[in-house]
Amino acid sequence: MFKKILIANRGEIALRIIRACKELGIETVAVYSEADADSLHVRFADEVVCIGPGPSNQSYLQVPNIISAAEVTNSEAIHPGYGFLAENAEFAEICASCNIKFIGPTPDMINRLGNKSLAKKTMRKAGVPVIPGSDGILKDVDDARKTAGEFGYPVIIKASAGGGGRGMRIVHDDSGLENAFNQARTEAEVGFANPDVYMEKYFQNPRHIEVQLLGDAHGNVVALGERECSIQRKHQKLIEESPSPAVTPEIRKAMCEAAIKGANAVNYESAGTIEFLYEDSKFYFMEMNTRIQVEHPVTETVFGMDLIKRQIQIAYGMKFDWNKNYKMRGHSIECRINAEDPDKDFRPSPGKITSFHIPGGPGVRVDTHAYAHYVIPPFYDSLIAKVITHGKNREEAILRMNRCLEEFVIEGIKTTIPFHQKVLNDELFLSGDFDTKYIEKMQSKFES
Ligand code: MV4
Repeated sequence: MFKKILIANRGEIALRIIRACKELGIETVAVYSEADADSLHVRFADEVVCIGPGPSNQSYLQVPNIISAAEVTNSEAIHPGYGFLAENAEFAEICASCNIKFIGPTPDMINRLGNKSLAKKTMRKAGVPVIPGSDGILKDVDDARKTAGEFGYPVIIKASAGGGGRGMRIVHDDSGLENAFNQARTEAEVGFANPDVYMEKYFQNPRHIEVQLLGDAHGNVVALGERECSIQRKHQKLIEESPSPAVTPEIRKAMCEAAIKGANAVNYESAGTIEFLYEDSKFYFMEMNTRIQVEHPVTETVFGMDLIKRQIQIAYGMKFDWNKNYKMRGHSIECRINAEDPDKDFRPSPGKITSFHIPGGPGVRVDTHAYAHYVIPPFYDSLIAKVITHGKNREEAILRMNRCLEEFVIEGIKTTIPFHQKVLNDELFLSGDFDTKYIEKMQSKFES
């Protein structure tokens, strides 16, 4: 096994990776910014290296600083976590050229799946159902008009180098097409240094459901069920659960088979996720993420499997028992606790946590880097804790989550806890019959 791994991340995920390493007997190196000196990932790592000032572009995104930190500490591998450099093919390439194992897929796989239009082509060829739309990128306005005519309005124009909801334009009729096409291209060029856009039929009320995958270096792939991720606000997920209340055993089997087909088509290695849009009992490939995701504990708790450990073992070249009948047990829900004020349009609320008490008890997991008197820096995303509850069924997981949110004490800053409490007692959420428009609908309901 690796002797030493550097964790190129911060916050709860850095701590999560350190924990997995400890249990595997691997030494850990934390890198941190000047703003994170008092964070728990720095406290619990075996070695630490400061890589620059608070702003991410001067620290967690500074490739030379991170590579130097790995070299001076003799780290054999780098775990990128999520965000920052996790899906940066160039970084993965530089790691390889420095003889450092990047814990994730190859640079080539990151590139090919990061190009969303190319990824769709690849999946379509592999026989995975994909969202109906243009076959590749749109050449010009005429091509866009022709494609929209073929599929019928509304359509959505997406940036090929985008993803996760960035760089999208919904078009309702022909009169809006030219502007939308040009704006989407300009935005894509400015935002992602690549003007390529593609078109899809726009689904009005889809669910966002994703399948967790693990592929080893020996060509074996497993699909670890689905996660329901429809509860999002401005493309930020707030609550995730597994299994999805919408997915029957038949649909799960079809979804997992499709996901495995897709992963095999690219010889996928490491942990990855295939995102599907789901409407009227049908699912369509949307994009594939080549990282471990924030919501991975939902899958871990229903499968009783440590995905980070598996990811590390796979990176080392170990085979896993893909033939084993991995089974889902019970139901898990995750609430993301953000340092944000839900009464002020979810405005970030950094600052000092004056009082902190974490919930516990049966079926409860809390992943957090925060503690009493911790100061949340203003530079990063606002996730401060993930509460994951597991129960024998959805009802028990929700009851448990309600208890946890009541037990959770975070004083000194505003958090999304009260918002989660509203959702968890809302009829529509409880019914399980919601979609990606849920938060919008729910907010207008509570404001009126
Ligand atoms: C879509 C869609 C409907 N039809 N694609 C893509 C990234 C994900 N975070 C949201 N995405 C969507 N892609 C097609 N073909 C609906 C969404 C979507 C969405 C779009 C615009 C505004 C808010 C949204 C909320 C959830 C999902």
